Amino acid sequence: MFKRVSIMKLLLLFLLCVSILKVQSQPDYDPEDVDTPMGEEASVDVRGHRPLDKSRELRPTLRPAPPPISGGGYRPRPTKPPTSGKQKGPIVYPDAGGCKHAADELGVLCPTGCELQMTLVKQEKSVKSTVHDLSDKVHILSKNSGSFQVYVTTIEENLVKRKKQRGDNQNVVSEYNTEIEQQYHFIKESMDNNIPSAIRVLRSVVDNLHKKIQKLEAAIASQMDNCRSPCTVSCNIPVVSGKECEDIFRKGGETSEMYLIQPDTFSKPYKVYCDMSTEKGGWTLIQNRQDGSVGFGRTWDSYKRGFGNVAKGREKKYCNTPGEYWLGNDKISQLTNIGPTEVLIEMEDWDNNKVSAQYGGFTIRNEAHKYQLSLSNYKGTAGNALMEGASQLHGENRTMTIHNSMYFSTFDRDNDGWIHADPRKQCSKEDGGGWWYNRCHAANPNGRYYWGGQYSWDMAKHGTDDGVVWMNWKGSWYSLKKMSMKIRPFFPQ
Ligand SMILES: [Ca+2]
Repeated sequence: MFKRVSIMKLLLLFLLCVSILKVQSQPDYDPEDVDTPMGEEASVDVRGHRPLDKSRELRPTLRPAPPPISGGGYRPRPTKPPTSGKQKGPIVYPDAGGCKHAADELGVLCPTGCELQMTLVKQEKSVKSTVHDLSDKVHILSKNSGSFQVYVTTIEENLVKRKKQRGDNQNVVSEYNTEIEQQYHFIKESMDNNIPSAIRVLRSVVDNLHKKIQKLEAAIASQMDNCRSPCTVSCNIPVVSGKECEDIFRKGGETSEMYLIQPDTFSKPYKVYCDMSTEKGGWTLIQNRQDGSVGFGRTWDSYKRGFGNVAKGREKKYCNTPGEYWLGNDKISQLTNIGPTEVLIEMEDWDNNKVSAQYGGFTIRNEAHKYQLSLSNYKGTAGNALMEGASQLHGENRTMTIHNSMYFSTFDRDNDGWIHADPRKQCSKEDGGGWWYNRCHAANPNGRYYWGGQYSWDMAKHGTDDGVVWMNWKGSWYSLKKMSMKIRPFFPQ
């Protein structure tokens, strides 16, 4: 038994010796490291100690190689004829139980058992620590690979989301594209069809306007020709004249037409229309409205001197039809100051209904007294607007519309009863004419001429009742067709 055990031990020893020699005699490491004594670096394998010089070297990276080339290549080697000459003799191996090789090329003596043990123990330590290190690294690697997997999953999810979003965006873009195409077609159609027709319409409008302008130009040219010779009244003025129309009537002038009057010897004679038929005649026309042919929104100076057309001829070259005019405040003042004077105010609506207001006393003071108005003794059918104010109003509102005793006002001379800090707030500016405005009127004979009668605030220039108004008969929003004022020296009948 003992012999068998010792033989077994020897066998085992030999096998160990062979394996260690194999480990030590691997020839493919760096030659520089060959000189390193075994003892000093004993705990580290020669191949494991290769510190990296970070200042001079790049950190190694893996470079995946393509798979080895396959196919083709060499043909099989031709069989060589056996070479003649020296032949090595057979190697003689030592005895099975010995530790020395018979041949020198087989190396050195085997280590002793103790050396083997020590080496084994040392190797085990280093292997253990290496295995430990490796297991740590494997652990870290597995952890890292886990987080890496999570990261990859996240990236994949994001990629899916992005893909979806990209799809959505493409849908939106294609929708917009469709819409833009539709718009483009619409605009193109409009450009091709609508605009040319609109241009044609506009061109015809322009042509019409051009024709109208040409007509107007022709009309203006003919008027200019007419006016080259001085504009004179072509009708004859009757020989008979007087201080005023009643004087002329009494001298025999009994037809209603234009006459020359001269109130006193210091003033020049002037033309006036005399009404010799109404209420026994003898009336001097001081104001007339009938067709809107003359504008009454005029200055103080214009009202002072008078404006408009006294009369026009119709037959026998006599000016027997009055025009629209204002005789002039200076003349009216002079005429009414010769002696007691009465005034007849006649009016007509657009249905040819007529009413009148007559005042037995009518005096206008001179310019120094702002042509102040005074009236008395009303009689008539129109309503006493000038002395009592508008019949539709009551109390203070009514008294504010009384005209008697008011000064004369024009848009450039404010003498009205409306005391206001704002200079634009003036009766004459708002109500269209020169008149004895209070705040502001019950009657507005010199207002704007409205065709047809009824008008409204949105037709008025300032939203006020600026028509030819006699409130007590037709209210504020009816502009009369005809309005006239005639004076005559008062005399008992
Ligand atoms: Ca005022």
